[in-house]
Amino acid sequence: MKALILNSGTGSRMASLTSERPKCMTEISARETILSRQLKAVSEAGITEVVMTTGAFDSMLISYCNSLELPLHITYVKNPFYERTNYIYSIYCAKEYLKNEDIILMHGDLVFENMVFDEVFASEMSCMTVSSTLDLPEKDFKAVVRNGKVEKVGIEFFDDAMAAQPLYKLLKDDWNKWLDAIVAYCESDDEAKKKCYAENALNELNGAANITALDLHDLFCAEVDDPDDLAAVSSKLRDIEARKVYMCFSTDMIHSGHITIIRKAARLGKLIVGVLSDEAVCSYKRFPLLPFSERKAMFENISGVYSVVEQKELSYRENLEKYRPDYVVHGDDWLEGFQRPIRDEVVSVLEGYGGSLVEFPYSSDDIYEELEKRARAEMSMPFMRRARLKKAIAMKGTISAIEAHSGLTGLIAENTVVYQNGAARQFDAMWISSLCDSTAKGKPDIELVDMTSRLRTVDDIMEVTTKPVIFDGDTGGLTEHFVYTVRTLERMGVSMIIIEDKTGLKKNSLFGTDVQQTQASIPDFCEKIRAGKKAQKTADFMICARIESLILEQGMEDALERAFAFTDAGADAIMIHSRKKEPAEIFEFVEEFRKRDKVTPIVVVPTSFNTVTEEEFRERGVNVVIYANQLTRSGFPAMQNAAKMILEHHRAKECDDICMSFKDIIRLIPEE
Ligand code: SPV
Ligand code: MG
Repeated sequence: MKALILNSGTGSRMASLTSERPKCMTEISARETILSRQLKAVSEAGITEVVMTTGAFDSMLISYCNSLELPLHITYVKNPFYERTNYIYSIYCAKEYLKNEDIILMHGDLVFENMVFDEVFASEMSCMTVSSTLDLPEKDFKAVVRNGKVEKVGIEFFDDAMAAQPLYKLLKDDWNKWLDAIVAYCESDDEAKKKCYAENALNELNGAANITALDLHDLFCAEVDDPDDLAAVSSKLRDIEARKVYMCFSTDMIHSGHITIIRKAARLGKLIVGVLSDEAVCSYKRFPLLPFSERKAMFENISGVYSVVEQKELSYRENLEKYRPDYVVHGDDWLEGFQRPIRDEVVSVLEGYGGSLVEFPYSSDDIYEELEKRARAEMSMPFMRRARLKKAIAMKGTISAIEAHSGLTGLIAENTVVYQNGAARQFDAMWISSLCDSTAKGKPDIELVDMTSRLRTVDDIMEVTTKPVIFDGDTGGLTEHFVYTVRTLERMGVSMIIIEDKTGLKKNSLFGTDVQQTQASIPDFCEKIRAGKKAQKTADFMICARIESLILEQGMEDALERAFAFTDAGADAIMIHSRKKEPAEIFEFVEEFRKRDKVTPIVVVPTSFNTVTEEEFRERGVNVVIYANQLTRSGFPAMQNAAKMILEHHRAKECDDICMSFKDIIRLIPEE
């Protein structure tokens, strides 16, 4: 693809502006001339070859082009008869550089906004720019358009005509036809044929050059013929340059696809990049490798980005209302799927103030997929995973965890995402419940499943997931054993162990006082916490003290006394448990605890008080909500039902309806 720019004209109507330099060097803004703007557009599209016809002031023109230092190879062709011929003859002079090439042809006095050039460049067919919304000009070019094709171009056509600008994309075969007609004109004996428009030769082809009319509607594209045109063009460009463009990014890894779309967006105006908040990224895809501040700095340093702001949610509304961009740019991938409601909202907000949405074809990038895979592998490594629970609590304020007791339930905890009104929700962490781990092995929840076996479960889960792990440590066992458990879990990449203040034969808390359970003394339990804290090696690992006072009906005073004693002993978090259906005692505890301690994370397990939403827990100051047993409790009846159906029907057919298809189950686990 070559660009052909016609600069042989004398620009006589420009008065003194062209007495000492060619028209194309006329300044249209403080930073640009007509020519520098054109060459920049050509170069930014990736075109490197330019053929430029020249006439008067040709050496000045050449040194000016060199001074622009653009990565362009420009072939200058001087029309020796520029004073008595027209650009048809200039093209004729340059024909040897133009034959058999795809060409973008423009007159040297044409000024257009970037989107115009991009549309011409992207056209898959030969095209000429026209506008269906502009009035027909008296003296300028008009194109006769029938069935979308340009049949004639000239100033004399008014029927079936549209305002047209001399900016073309011409594919080789179509261009060769026009060029042959130009050559025939210029080699004829008729001198008038060297002085007419090149379009006169085109018109002889009666549409055979196959040029489509590219309707620019209101996009800006105009020739500068006289000082009035110049004033109008300069003022229009000022408006165009003041336009704001908005894009949002969640990524922490920039690749070529991002750079391409940023470049395209920046060509529309001042590009404001909305960087998605850490919290939004967390729920949308995965824990960000880089925190918001670093992702922001990364975008601030990409050329073409005018400013970077935070976008707090997946919804664009807040920022669109605040910055009122003229354009929002996005890949066309959000026409489908969970992002559709976000797009619909963007469209409606833009409609409200007259902004437009620009969608570029989305290209999924193999390199990005590979980087994403590597990021996930990295995130499952012990040092990366362990630290993420603390970070997630700090980032989101309140997080959720669901139980996992096997690789398969780990995958459910890892991959389940729900999209609601354009927002995404997923679990932040996994809870390795003693109840569910024991139940999966058909054993009671009495610390019978030994630590070696429990750690095996943790390892199975960690092998196939990346999310942080909270380990149910029961009573923590003997203090002498507990210190080993802490170190082992820490080494494996577990983020937090929760130990309950019980001693002797532990029974599940949900039995409450129906069974014999003994609470540990405050000093003994503090001693265990202290020993654990001393044993751990990193600052990331957390020991959470679980208080059983409400379960064992020892009263609120006792619960609070223990909570403060345990945090004084070094506990990194407090779990308060209850088996009441009503959340009142949990809320009371949280309220009282928060009066004295605003920072220590509070953990709850709302198995009984299950009507409380995460939003309400958040408002009350709870930081970790654990869904401790729901996968086990829902899986068991489903399996039992299937077993019964087979027995009842003496075959498996009836049971198939409640089963996942065989095709799905074998695809459930991706192979590396
Ligand atoms: C567990 O899930 O094992 C727990 C929470 O410890 S609870 O069952 O409520 O005691
Ligand atoms: Mg337990």
